[in-house]
Amino acid sequence: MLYSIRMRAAENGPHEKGGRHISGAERLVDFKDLEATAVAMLTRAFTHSRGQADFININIEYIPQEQIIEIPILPIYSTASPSVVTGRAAAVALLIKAGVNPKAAESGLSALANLTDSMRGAIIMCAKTGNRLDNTGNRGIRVSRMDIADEQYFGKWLVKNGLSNIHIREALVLASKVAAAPGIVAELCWSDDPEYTTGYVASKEAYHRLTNLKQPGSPVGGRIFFIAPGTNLNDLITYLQEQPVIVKIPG
Ligand code: WAQ
Ligand code: MG
Repeated sequence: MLYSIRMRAAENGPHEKGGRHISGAERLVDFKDLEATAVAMLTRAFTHSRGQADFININIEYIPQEQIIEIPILPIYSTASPSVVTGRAAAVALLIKAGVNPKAAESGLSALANLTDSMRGAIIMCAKTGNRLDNTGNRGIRVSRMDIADEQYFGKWLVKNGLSNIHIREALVLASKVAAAPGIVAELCWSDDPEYTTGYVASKEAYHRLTNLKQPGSPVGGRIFFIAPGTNLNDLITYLQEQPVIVKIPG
């Protein structure tokens, strides 16, 4: 009996009334874990380094088992860069390697780098032209209804790989769901948490972590999903927001 539980928190009122996005989270959990998950989400919203939330929305929905699909987790790679300039150059190179047109890769990078504050969701961009394709303004498209198959095993697996923080856990699940979508070419991401400067480029094949994608202290982060020309945008958005997905570690 799995339930989708989603949280979004904002400062100076709800997002839809102009509030500033502070934090969000999405999980698929057993009924018995709902209460603890909701409490953890509340704590996270109220103690976030981005600011003092005064609006929190927690949404809980039953998910019928037959709606859930399973997808594999992306393999993880890491590259350390000495500075933001080299980190971002490495990101552009990986985007191009994944099939994003060089001009579009640069457009995506500038779109994130030039945000004045974080969005709640992601920008969808054409991998060929670099044009933004979604029309959600500064809200963005929020990927939801996903989780890891076996949380305890996932935790141990991450520790074994020297990678155990909540940013990585959540980003790997999100990037794996996104990469499995038809039409996705690549994703570029860095966190909006001021202290967290590592980001990643994901493709269909890999989750590639990159250090120094932004300056420490910056509260501006975001995500760009690059998609192939001709991708059905409505189907993609429905998948990202609504398709329940469980991410499995092979083996
Ligand atoms: N769907 C779409 N976009 C999202 C979602 C979501 N569920 N969650 C966050 N975003 C967007 C939104 O614009 C945020 O401002 C931005 O991404 C950053 O979110 O391997 O922590 O949760 O060391 O701050 C990546 C590297 C960490 C992890 C990413 O993102 C690693 C991170 P955050
Ligand atoms: Mg954040």
